[in-house]
Amino acid sequence: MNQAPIKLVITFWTLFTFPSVAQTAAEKMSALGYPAIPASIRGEKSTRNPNSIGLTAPAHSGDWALADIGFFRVFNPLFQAIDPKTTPCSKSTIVAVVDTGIDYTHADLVDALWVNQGEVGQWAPQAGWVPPAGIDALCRDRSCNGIDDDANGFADDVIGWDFVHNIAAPYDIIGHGSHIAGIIAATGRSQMSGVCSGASIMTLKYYDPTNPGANNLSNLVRSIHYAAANGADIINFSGGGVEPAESELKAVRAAREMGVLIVTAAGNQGRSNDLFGSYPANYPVDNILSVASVDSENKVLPSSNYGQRVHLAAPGSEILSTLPQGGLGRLTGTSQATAYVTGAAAFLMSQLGKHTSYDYIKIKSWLTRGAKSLPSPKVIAHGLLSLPDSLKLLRAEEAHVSKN
Ligand SMILES: [Ca+2]
Ligand SMILES: [Ca+2]
Repeated sequence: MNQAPIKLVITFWTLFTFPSVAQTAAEKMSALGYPAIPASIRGEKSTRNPNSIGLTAPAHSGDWALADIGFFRVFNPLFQAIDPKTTPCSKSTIVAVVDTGIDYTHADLVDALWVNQGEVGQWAPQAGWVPPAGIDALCRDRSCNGIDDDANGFADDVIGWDFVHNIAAPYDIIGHGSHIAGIIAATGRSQMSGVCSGASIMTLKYYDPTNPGANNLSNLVRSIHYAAANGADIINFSGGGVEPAESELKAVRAAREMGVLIVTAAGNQGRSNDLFGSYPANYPVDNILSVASVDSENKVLPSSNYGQRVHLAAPGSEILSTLPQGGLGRLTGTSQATAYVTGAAAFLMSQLGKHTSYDYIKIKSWLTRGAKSLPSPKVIAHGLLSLPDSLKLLRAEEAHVSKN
């Protein structure tokens, strides 16, 4: 697929002022060269059953990072749980990836996509219905009728939203968001599995460097509000800035009101977050969990921010994950480390038993209390992410609650 020329993107930016976004969405998508959202995810619920996701050993199951977080003390090398109490990650665990979009056609990601059930299923147009410009007149599914069927303010938002172009196809041409999504929940169908294969990824695109006219902060804020309003349990935001913003803090607080945990990058300036600004990582709000990156020897990377305000460290050096156009490759940074913590948070949420319900404070507490101390001289508040130790804390609480 060819990347859309910048000139074209800017041209289409002007379409934002048209009265109806739905009328131009399909045309915009086609002009941008984005692939269609695969028909298999629309209205065919039988293929989206969690049991259909096989945790088969992918070709790249031995990457250092999964071993480093203790993944292979919970799962064997064939990705089967060692303890029979451990269940595969649940489709009902919804993780919003607020990023550059996702390659939603990637074999290892297509089955990991959250599907907005209010925008799929059979749809029969009433007599006299005239399809808006750019809408398929033969469409017989809610996902392609140009109508906001679930009345959430977005027409045909089947898998999420592209806030940069205001369309329902949040495709990733950069690779950042696809890489993050793979670390969290790649399904292993083709090449790799994530920490929480089986969880649902809600795709929210707030950033596209080929569209320099976009307001990234505003699109980020809209993405956080969308995630909170549409059922996300956890938000992964592998980004940030050095200045705080009132609108962003308000969105973080709104997500908190909905019980949503926001896992976010400490930043890649190589400095202490106790002394310098990094937002949203540094907001003193309890649903923020900020993450530094370490290498395969568990040393904090020179580029990673650190300090007492950074909650956890996780692998973030030369990390293997999914890339657009069916690709796979290595990237480095606190962005990748953030995704490991998000994957672990989603995994813990999926393990909650009948005596414990989802509570972002508890998930955060198990992750931070279960962390291991770090050899690095750079301070991280709680240390290194450990999946088995955090799971142990969850099980202990589950056993305690069931006795009382
Ligand atoms: Ca909608
Ligand atoms: Ca619709």
